[in-house]
Amino acid sequence: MIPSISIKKKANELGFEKVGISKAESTPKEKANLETWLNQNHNATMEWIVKRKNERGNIHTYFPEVKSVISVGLNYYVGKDQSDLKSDYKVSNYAWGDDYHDVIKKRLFQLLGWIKESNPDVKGIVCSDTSPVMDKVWAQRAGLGWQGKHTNLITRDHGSWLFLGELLLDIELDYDLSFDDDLCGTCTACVDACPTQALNEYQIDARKCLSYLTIEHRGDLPDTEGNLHGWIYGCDICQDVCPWNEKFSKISNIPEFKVREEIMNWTNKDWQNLDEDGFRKLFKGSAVKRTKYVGLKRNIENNVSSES
Ligand code: B12
Ligand code: SF4
Ligand code: SF4
Repeated sequence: MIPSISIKKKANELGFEKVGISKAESTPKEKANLETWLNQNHNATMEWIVKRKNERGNIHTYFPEVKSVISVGLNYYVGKDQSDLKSDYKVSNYAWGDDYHDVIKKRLFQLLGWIKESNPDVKGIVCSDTSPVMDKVWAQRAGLGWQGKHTNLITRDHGSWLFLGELLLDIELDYDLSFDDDLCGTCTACVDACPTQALNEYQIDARKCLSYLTIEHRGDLPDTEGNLHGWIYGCDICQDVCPWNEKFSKISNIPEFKVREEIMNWTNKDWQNLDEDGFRKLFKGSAVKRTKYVGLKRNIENNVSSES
């Protein structure tokens, strides 16, 4: 058996600040929470969550042979915030550099390749965000941190500005203890700061969340949720106000997360004049392409109309 300690050392060398390993056991409580959340229509129009809910709720439905889940966290904090952007339009810090899916998966494939050097028969699957796997649930089980009242996973030593991913393996390993403390205590800063009341302690109604509305929602914005509060891609408010981020964020050393100059320096006019060709060039290899040009344009125009 390959020692877990060696896997963790390799993962750290690849740039993952956080790494933990859990046994691929069933997750009945989280499966039930997911069902409740979907029954309340809190997924808004994200039908892709419903379609693969059985896999999300039960990792063995997704990968029947899975025995171990290596969970990783990749820090993307660059030491700046929205006040450093020249324009009034706000772009979430998670999308300031290269698309994190590519950045994290490249490193997880390197980790899998390294494990295969000594275990050529091992079967592994690399996941981050897009796979039908609940990233935060597995990170908590592997001891990385807890799900705060804003629902994101928070770590004691880096806060929550971390992307999450997993390497699923069909071999047994040594396991970490799950993170069973809830260190939010009596704080409710995120719930209070959310401009659209999308948060109800530990639960989110995506229909109200600006991150959903600016990134995932297609077509016109619902009349009731038409005010984007300056955001044109994602929203950072609930994490910006979190004391764990104020105290423990550390600057990332991942080169791909370096901020694209235009995002910092563009003026309102530059954003308003963005055309499809410019969008394609600026956001090549960026997570922002998920909104497509029409989505970003819609968000900019929504904020222009609420400015006047
Ligand atoms: C769907 C989705 C969204 C949706 C819904 C968000 C959500 N919280 O589910 C939308 C579009 C709104 C969204 C927004 C964002 N997202 Co998102 N998203 C996802 C995705 C694909 C699935 C999450 C999921 O399973 N949701 C289903 C619901 C049921 O899960 P949940 O909210 O975690 O629910 C749990 C709690 O509600 C809890 N629960 C329910 N009732 C109760 C009651 C009590 C008392 C308690 C204690 C708990 C509890 O149980 C549920 C199951 O464990 C994951 C990637 C992945 N594959 O996991 C990324 C992911 C969660 N997103 C991520 C990010 C970065 C964001 C944004 C910060 C982006 C941005 N800046 O705009 C925002 C944050 C908004 C927020 N406050 O959550 C990261 C989070 C990293 C981290 N450190 O946690 C992830 C993990 C992607 C990644 N691989 O890094 N996202
Ligand atoms: S991302 Fe913004 S809108 Fe969504 S829950 Fe957090 S503060 Fe509210
Ligand atoms: S702001 Fe407060 S309540 Fe919200 S996640 Fe952070 S510590 Fe928890």
